[in-house]
Amino acid sequence: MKEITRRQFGKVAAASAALAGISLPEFLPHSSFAQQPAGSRQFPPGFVWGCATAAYQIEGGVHEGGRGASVWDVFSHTPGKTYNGDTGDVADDSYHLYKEDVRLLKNLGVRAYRMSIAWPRIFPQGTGQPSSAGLDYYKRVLDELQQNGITPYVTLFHWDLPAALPGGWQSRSTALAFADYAGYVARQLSDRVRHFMTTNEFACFTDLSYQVGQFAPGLKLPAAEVNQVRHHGILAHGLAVQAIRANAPAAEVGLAENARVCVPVIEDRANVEAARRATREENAPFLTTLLEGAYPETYLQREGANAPHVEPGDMKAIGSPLDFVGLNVYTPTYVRADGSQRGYAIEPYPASYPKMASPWLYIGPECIYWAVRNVCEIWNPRAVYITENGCSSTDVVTRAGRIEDTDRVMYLRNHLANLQRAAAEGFPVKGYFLWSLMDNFEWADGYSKRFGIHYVDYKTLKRTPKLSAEWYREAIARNAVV
Ligand code: GCO
Repeated sequence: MKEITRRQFGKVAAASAALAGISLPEFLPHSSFAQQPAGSRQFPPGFVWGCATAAYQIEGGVHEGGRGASVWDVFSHTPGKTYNGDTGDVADDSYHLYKEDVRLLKNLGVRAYRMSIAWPRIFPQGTGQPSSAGLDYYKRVLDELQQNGITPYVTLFHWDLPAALPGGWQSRSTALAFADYAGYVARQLSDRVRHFMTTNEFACFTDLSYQVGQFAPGLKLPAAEVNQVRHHGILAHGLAVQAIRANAPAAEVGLAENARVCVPVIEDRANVEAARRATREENAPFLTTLLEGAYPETYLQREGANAPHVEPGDMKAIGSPLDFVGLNVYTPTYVRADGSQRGYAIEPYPASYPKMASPWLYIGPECIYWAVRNVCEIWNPRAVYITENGCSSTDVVTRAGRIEDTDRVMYLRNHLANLQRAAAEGFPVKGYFLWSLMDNFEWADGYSKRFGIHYVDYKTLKRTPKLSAEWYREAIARNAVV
């Protein structure tokens, strides 16, 4: 199971014919921040610094407040599905310790927190009768954030699909149920939340979950069915955008997507152009489709009879305009111009390529710059946030009780330097959410991989700031790369 890397399955499109007749806009600087002095390490004024988490990964309390089961409860309790049989039953127990977690945020000086709402806490059966206890829990968390001057950025779906929904994402009705849930939450929380993200990382809850079987519900379906699952995922996103707008007209709406980040091997015109083409092509069934409101022709041709069945109105919903695009950025895909009809080739990683503690986490800090630049040059979104960036490290607690994660500091510093480049060049990058506030349940890897800047002792649930937390606090205080 562990040989299967996330990066490979984030690979959303395979080899294909060249894009016919696509003209890519030339880059234009977006703001006067581009005028700042050369060599500055500052971020633009008002840049949003935050941390990110997700409900199933931190909350625990799986039976509290009438919460229904999610597919991740079922999956993690199935022998052999997660490392060591780990589950999210307790996780960081943020369900009970959320005030302490808000204190951690406050101590860092972050002004924003990306958190997710567990659908089965709000609708235990996925649809039907909402649970007021579930909603009240999130109201308490949001009030605590507000009292501490921290703005919530709320993800509505971070993979904890209610287990009671028949057929899961194989069923079109799940997309409709998601829109109902999104509209309900937006209406109930519009006084407390101004920024919503619909879904987190399509490839993980479609391909990895229904094709590879590595994530819940752990199925291995044929291509046509996987494409239909993907379609239901992006349809759910689009319908949810409409539902949020109808119920919370003042809210800003976006999503959090782990688009494949195509980095030119050499920064010259031909390779830069190749990376841009590759970005559009490699993200065909997800980001490309929802930002263009249509499946790319190359994708439809490639999939042929396996292409998704689309109903009237679907593409209009899927292409609903967004206020921002959130990008979860971890690892690069190196691309070069190869003179082929498609216009690019993907470079393999040599065996010596450096990685962090997760086997898929190849280190390439410039990928954060290219993530922003490619997306802005191709689709010109109003705003971009880095909704996740961070890394796993083999943290150890010293005898003095310190966690000196210099490798994480190295990873973060280099990514921020590249993000600062994107901001300085005028791309509309508005904020950065570090993954993660604290160590947590890392899906199929259970508790074996630590991504936090706070160390969690899973026996006592004690949180301890790592060196990286001290470093992040300094970066935030100076609004700069440090
Ligand atoms: C994802 C999720 C997070 C992960 C993080 C590290 O990208 O998989 O959004 O839940 O924990 O990315 O793998």
